[in-house]
Amino acid sequence: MRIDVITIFPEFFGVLDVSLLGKARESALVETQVHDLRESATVKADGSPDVHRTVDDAPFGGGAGMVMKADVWGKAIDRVLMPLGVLVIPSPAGVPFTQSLAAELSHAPQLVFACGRYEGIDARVAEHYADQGYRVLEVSLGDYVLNGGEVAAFAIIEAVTRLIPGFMGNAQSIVEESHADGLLEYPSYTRPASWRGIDVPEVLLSGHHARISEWRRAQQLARTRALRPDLLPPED
Ligand code: 6GU
Repeated sequence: MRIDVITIFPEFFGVLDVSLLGKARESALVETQVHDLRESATVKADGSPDVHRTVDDAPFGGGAGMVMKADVWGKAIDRVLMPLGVLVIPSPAGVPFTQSLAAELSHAPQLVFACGRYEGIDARVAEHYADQGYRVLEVSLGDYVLNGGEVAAFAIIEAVTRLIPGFMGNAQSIVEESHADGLLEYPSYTRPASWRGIDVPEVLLSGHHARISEWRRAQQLARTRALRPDLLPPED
């Protein structure tokens, strides 16, 4: 998979070099390239040089904050977006990012992340690339507001790349983890069997695999009912 990130904070993505994602890049499963949006802001819309490399302007219709310029974003995206690439625009006004969306995106040949400030990118950018036949996704991490799309883009990159076949050491741990089956994960324990007066549940020491599976399923349901009832199918 090829991943391109366009941002006014390219230094932020130094974090891509560490951890498992760094290993995936070394093994060439994932190739990431980070681009400074301001390199597409050296010429104004009228063709004259922009020494200030302006990326935003006041919103038409008035209101607080600034909006990122369509001409600057269009240039930056045109430089990197490939024919089968998916344009991902992190935004608190987007569709919720979920495990199933992550799984879908793990099959894309290219993801291009357009990281804007939270007031947003001129809406014609998403419209234009959708009109051109590209898959364009405005994606939100949840119902709260971040200053910009960078943290969200990194979260999405991590969730997507770990699903690429060959990325994780243990494929079974992906099958069993939280959200893979729509429920929260069961609690896990390791040695010692007793710690600060708290004992590991007896059944896990029994070696009885059927009873262990049953217990884990019951824990998943209890935990989901207590913490995330919205994930359960409606009761009738
Ligand atoms: Cl994707 N972007 C921003 N700016 N804020 C968010 C978000 C994204 N998801 C939740 N809050």
